[in-house]
Amino acid sequence: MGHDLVIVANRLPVDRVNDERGRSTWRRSPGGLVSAIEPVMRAHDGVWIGWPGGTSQRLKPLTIDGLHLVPLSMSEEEIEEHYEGFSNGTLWPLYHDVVAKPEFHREWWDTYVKVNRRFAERAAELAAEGATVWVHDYQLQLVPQMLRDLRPDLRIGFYLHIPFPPAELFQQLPWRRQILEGLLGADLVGFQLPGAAQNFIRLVRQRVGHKTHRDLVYLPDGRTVRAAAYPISIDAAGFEDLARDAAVEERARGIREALGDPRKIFLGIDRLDYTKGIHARLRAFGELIRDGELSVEDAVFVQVAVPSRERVEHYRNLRDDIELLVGRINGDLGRIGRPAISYLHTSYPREEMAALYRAADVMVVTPYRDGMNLVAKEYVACRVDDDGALVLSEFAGAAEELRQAWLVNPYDMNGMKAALLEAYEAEPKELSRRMKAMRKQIAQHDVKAWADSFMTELEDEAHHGHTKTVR
Ligand code: GDG
Repeated sequence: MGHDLVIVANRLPVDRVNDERGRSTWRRSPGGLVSAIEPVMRAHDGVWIGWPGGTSQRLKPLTIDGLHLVPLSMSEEEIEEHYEGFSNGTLWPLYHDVVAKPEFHREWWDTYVKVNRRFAERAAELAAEGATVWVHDYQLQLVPQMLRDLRPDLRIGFYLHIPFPPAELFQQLPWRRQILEGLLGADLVGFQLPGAAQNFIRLVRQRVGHKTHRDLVYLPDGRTVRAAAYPISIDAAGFEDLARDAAVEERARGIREALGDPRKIFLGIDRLDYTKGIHARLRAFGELIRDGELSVEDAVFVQVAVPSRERVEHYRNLRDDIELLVGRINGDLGRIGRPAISYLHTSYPREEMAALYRAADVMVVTPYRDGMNLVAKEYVACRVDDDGALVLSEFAGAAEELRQAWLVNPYDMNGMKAALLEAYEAEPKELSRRMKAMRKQIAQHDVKAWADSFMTELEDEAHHGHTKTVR
């Protein structure tokens, strides 16, 4: 007796927290992925396997709000070598255009293999005969093949939330072949963008030597693997409802007031990550003030930097760099009660995020490379009055859908300054024309549509693959 659907992701959609009495308990972590997958989980009696954070041992399966969750524990060494090491010190920078230098360590790889095997073994135990297993993201790329070896009866889907790099970069990885073969254990490998799927297909042809045609890989045993793009999205209706909520509207007014009712508010919200381009965008804004193009009486930049991967050295250094820059800009250009940048190193509840999106006139999203970037989509969904401007990096996956944003190259400082200024000065008619088009795109392509299209294709693909083998 097992489950017909198994979700395998590095993290569980819950966090281990302490209640008022200091006893540890579970709290659901908010997030797009859970809300997308929840309906599918309920419909299929699904179970979700993942790490709950921390190093607690021997955690039991639990059910929260009707969702079946199976925690997998990680030792301190596994957190260091699998999560912080190979996942975030090797794969993350390698897959994001080597914005930072990836580190290659054999011990990290060994632990990556070990942890992937544990996830695969647990999934094999929990899946019913012929069940569907959906594996998520770069931390678990070996799971599809490990799972297929254990359970050839399963349908296996894999989805990569981050970019998949061009062959020229992927080539650097000493374990490139193992990763490709790990992914090829799936029936369907999903990416954010068509270009990523093409990178994968090309690598499989060149490095593993399998025959490929368009989005299909033909394996020697007769099985086929499809690699295609499924751009992820958000719960657009949910964000829109939240943005229209009276308390959120009131809070948005409160935020403007607290900032001294400037003419325009610029906003950035990102995990504090070197791929997000936070430093460059703040520098661009600072220069506009220094040049006299903007004044601190008229404009303020609110930057929310959400703490992330704080034990990794690169992330600690980045935080120092950004905070030094913010201090310099505010010290040089601010006035009493009028800092140029209002900087917050914290995370907020969803309601506060929505209020910030509603309060902001110019949303600035300038990653050097980003699989999708949901913050850009959330901003659009919250602009229920069809106003506000989005300045968006060409190198975010979201740029392929949000064509009416002010698209920028985050490496081009002058280009970025010009776009910030144009967005600041744009006429209401122009803003509304652009925002309407973007809102239509997001409303039609929400996260439910994403999950449905992936699941439907996975079911078709696995079926197709089986008949092929029989023939
Ligand atoms: C990876 C890929 C891809 C942020 N701060 C708070 C908060 N958030 C929420 C946002 C948004 C999510 O976190 C961040 O998603 P992003 O897409 O912007 O970026 P990553 O974390 O890097 O996500 C990315 C994504 O996976 C999905 O596939 O788009 O490219 O890198 O939803 O709203 N939420 C709350 N408080 C915060 O302070 N409640």
